[in-house]
Amino acid sequence: MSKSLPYSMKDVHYDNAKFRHRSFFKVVTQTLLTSNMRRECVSCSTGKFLGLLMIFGLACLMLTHANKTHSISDGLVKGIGTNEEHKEVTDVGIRFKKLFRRAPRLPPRLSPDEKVSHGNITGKLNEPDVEEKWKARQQNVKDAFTHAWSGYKKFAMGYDELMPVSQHGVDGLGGLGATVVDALDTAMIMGLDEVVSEAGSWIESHLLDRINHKGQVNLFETTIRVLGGLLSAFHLSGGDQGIGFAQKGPKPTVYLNIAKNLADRLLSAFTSSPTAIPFSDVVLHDSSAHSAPDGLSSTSEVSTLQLEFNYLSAISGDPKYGTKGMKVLEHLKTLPKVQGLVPIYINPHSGEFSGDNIRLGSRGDSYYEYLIKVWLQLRTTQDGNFTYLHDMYEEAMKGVKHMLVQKSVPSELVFVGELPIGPKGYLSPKMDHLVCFLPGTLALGATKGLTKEKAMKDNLLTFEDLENLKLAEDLAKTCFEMYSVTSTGLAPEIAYFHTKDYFEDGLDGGNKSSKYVKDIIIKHADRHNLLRPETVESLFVLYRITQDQKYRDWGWQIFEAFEKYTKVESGGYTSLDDVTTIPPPSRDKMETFFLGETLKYLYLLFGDSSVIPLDKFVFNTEAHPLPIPLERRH
Ligand code: DMJ
Repeated sequence: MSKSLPYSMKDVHYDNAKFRHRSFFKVVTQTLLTSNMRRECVSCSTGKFLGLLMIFGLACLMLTHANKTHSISDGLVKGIGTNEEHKEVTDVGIRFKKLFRRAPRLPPRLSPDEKVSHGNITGKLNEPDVEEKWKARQQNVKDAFTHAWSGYKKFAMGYDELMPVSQHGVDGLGGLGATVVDALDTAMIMGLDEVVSEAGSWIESHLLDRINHKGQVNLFETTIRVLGGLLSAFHLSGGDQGIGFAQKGPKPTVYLNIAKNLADRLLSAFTSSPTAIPFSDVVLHDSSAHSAPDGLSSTSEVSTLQLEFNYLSAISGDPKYGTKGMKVLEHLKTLPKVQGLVPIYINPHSGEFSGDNIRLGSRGDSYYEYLIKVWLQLRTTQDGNFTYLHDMYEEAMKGVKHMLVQKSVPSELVFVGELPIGPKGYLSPKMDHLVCFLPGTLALGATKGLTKEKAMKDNLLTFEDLENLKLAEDLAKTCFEMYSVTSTGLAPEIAYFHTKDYFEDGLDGGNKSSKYVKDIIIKHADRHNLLRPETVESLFVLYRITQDQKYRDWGWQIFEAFEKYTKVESGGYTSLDDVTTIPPPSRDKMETFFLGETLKYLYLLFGDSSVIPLDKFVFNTEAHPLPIPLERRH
């Protein structure tokens, strides 16, 4: 397979008019007005002076050359294509007036497409029947959560996960009752007091004992699901002057004390390692730690602990958690990368990356997610300079666009491929469902949680931000089509994309009426669905940011498919073995993230956008909201 065409600016049909026909002068002024340089420059008077000097110099240069030739900027100016371009304008006064005319702002102009779908939302959103429709749909999600919880409570209370078909519990995550903790804050947000009370009492009576006596757990899974769930419950139950979502259940300090005990044990993964990179596993009862059998840790796992550890430090007043977590990111900053992209394994013994495999799917995904989220969490704290995280994120997203993004054949779905043997090898057109976190992360990184409308009105978006937002929207569509292309309307775990270099016949998703049935290839081994959240997570973030109605509609379509094919009558929802067959064979497992993430994001997607606003909360990778900005609480 040959190297891919990059997802360059040429490939993108920007929906925002300002990116078309920009003159050289506009490019320069706009860059000055929107780049980091602008932020730094305007803060000092020397900067201001140099900026003005540069503009003045450029103006003079353009004037001197204008009458002679178009040579230098010909390439950039070409394409403007107006008659003006060929006019010989000699009036110096007019030229100066033009040059010093207010530089083009980033106008909140919407494409015809956006206007149409916006119209649906801004024009008619407040119409009572539309509001009622979404309220009713939100209630459907709440009912689904209650059904999932009732199955778990009946057959698996205290186990990590429910096997809904065989009606058993199973401890796949070390035996800390992971579903209870993962589900708790969703119940709080949904106002399900009875569930909050049941889950809260179980945590108060059993969790500390489990933590003290259980054996091996994975550092990452335990941090994002159990520690993250406890921290979120702490805040949502009123701790740290948090919002009192929960009227029932234990006091916030109960969650905090258990969280500290757990984190103290998890810290052994850091303290046992000879480098800043923690080991992958911890034995809880004796607080010992060790690396995985091959000696390696996943890159995403070691870089997806910091939101939780930082927040715990803030609310406990003990900096040790945050310090250990941030050492990992500080270390990762120093390692060589490929245009900001990193291999999916890292060796805790040497502190170096291992192998060449680069992808944004499993073992790579949340490295990129936490770069921007930890920056959002810490950017206003006085305790250090965290711009390096934003720089790493921006560079990585450029790398994604240059090296991993391609379009499928024949219908041009934008997807993110993989580099299994590194940057010099081929691009595999394989995309894990896990990669569908990326549209949400890109959108969040662009507007920092504000609506696109507000961010544009306040002139806060750089060219990069708008490009990332556009990519986010393209990828969200692809992720949605990964669902709609199958017979069940549910996405496979992994999809391949038909490209000019790759095609396999007879492996479509089964929905022959989908426009993309030839673009998306689903191999036999990849046809399962684990009730994963990434696509609905991105739809939620994109809906909040763009206010585009279509993201809600897509979310509803996905929810209906979950209802139709994964609901188990006696209680709970099941993973599936094959989404291309009807009826789909079940896999008999309800993953904890179905309650912790999938249903939470769907509920928030259909609800009032002022609940858990994205500029005041950051969701950890398991959908547990933590308040931002982070302030030292003690
Ligand atoms: C969750 O545990 C988290 O979202 C993690 O980052 C990736 N995998 C699952 C959900 O698919």
